[in-house]
Amino acid sequence: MAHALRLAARGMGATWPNPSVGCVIVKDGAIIGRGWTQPGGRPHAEVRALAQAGRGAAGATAYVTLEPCAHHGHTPPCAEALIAAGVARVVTALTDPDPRVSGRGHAMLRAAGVEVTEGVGTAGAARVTAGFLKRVTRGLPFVTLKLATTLDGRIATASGESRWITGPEARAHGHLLRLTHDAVLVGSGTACADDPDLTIRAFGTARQPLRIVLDSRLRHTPDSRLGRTARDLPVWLLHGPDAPAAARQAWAATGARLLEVTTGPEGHIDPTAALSRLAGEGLTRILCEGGGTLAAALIGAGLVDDLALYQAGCLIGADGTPALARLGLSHLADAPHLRLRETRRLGPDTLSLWSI
Ligand code: AOF
Ligand code: ZN
Repeated sequence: MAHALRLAARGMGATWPNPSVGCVIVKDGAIIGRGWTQPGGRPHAEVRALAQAGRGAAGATAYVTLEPCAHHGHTPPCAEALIAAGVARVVTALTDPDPRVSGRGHAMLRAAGVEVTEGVGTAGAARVTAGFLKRVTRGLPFVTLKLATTLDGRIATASGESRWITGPEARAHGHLLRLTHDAVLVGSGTACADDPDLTIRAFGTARQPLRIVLDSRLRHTPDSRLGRTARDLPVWLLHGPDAPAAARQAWAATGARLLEVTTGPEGHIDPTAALSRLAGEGLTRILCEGGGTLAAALIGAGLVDDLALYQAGCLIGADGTPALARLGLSHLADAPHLRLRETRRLGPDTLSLWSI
């Protein structure tokens, strides 16, 4: 199962709206088939592993990170494929919460005489599958907030200089983080100030995350890097009802996709409405790369799951821009308290990974 989980991790960021699942088929102590969910969500992991195992699958054990599916989609259910191949035993980590499956996959296997063991490696699978689980059970995507700050939590000097606070190793790692998410999200302030292109320019990857800007009044202009590249790599703009018609038209002409969402009393996009809209579109894992206003809004609304904090050994002081805008807290007890999962040195900088 540990190996199946590593296979599943390979598909993270590439399989939405589907989960990335891993499958290992073992017979007589040897691995005879391995598979993981392919880009776009199909073929499913079991189909790939079974194809590799061939006739050897008869009498074998399949380890799958998620309950095999039981529904007829574009292809017949994986539970049926495992049965047809003569697999003797199936070990799974999680029950699939998708209402088309939810227990039916396990039941189908048992009804056909396959021995089923559930609940193996559940904690690891819950992390790899977190985006899909959250989308299906809560209608929201899993959100990782990425912050690259000085030691005193600043992201720019008083004059707005921000390139670069962290070194090349940390920035390369940040690109790796993009690769494991379906989409990269920024607020309009960051889009306007940095003119980012939000692509992955490392690791020779062909796959790129979707690029999303939360921009209530469509302040970011289509002559930006995002606008100029929207034909080749998807850009989605989430805007409010008050976004000017001219800006909508100009953006639509670039090939970007416009999604109107509700705004709050001050005209800001309601972060919960925005993220549930994105989950509704099938997104499971979103990486928020700032700025401080969006980060604070997401934290304040309880929408952030993970924090990836890159810190450089540099001090800017209180006249610099803080990584997080106001949270409006008076009491420590109300402050979000995060749990440290991992720390790492990246060249001169550190990375710490936290769960909220
Ligand atoms: C599996 N193995 O590798 C994955 C599964 O739209 P479809 O037909 O591809 O079905 C998507 C659903 O299948 C998805 O919502 C989830 O329940 C399950 N995903 N199941 O047996 C896989 N990716
Ligand atoms: Zn399947």
